[in-house]
Amino acid sequence: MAIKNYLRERFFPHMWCPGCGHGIVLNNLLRAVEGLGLSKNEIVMVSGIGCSARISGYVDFHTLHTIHGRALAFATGVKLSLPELNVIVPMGDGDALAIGGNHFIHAARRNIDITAIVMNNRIYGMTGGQYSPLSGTGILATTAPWSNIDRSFDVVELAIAAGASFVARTTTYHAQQITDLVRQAILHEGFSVVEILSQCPTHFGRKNKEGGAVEMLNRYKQVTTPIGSKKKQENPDLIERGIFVQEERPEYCSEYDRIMEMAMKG
Ligand SMILES: Cc1ncc(C[n+]2csc(CCOP(=O)(O)OP(=O)(O)O)c2C)c(N)n1
Ligand code: SF4
Repeated sequence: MAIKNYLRERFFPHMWCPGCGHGIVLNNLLRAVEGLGLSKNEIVMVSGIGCSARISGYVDFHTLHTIHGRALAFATGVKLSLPELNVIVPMGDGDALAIGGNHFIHAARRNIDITAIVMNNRIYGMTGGQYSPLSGTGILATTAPWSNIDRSFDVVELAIAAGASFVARTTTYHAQQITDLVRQAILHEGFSVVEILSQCPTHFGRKNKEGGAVEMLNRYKQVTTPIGSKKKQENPDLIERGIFVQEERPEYCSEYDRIMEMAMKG
């Protein structure tokens, strides 16, 4: 099946700005789904609010466009009631880790079989460029016109510490790696987190003088390196890409079934 068949073309043209990284994520996510040979009916996409969250409107799966920060709570309910379906949750850094931070750590802790995709552009794109918990110090935003003093944290380290059993990172420059990581995340039984650095040229790029989409994409090439590379040893500031954790651990829905069986036996 061509990836075009997974799209709701009636909702095009899409709402993203020219050069936004979120379209690259959509394209490569669909390639992952196509590679797995999944039918539309086997997938539920649940999203919150944000430019990133708008992905759910463009895919012809079962979709739920919910409220800001709460996508993982809705997704948990969907997965528990229909565990045979693949549940995918695309979120922005604000959606996943500011207002949604609590849901994120507890979904990871439970190891529920959901694929969480964090589209990290280090800013609130949809609402006009406010800083997010992932902006980092020194960043300019509409809410930090003289530079942000809040420190950021590492999504990968947070996900690992909270108990996610599949944790990976890539960028929109590394489009084929998005397909590969999302494919493996969907196949993984447990809570999977794929962080994708995704450019927002309109707000982050413009405010922080990072140039347009091409310059921002090139920057992802320059500031990242594969996990454990020689380059990382020489330059510890580089951001690593690849799979950090991939472990089999008891999954929440299976454990729930086991407890129910015990309870029924008395
Ligand atoms: C409960 C609630 N609080 C705040 C908002 C306003 N709001 C909408 S999207 C958004 C942040 C978007 O940033 P992010 O999640 O990082 O996604 P992006 O738009 O950058 O892709 C905010 C604060 C809202 N819709 N609902
Ligand atoms: S505001 Fe930023 S995140 Fe939103 S569509 Fe435009 S470029 Fe993308």
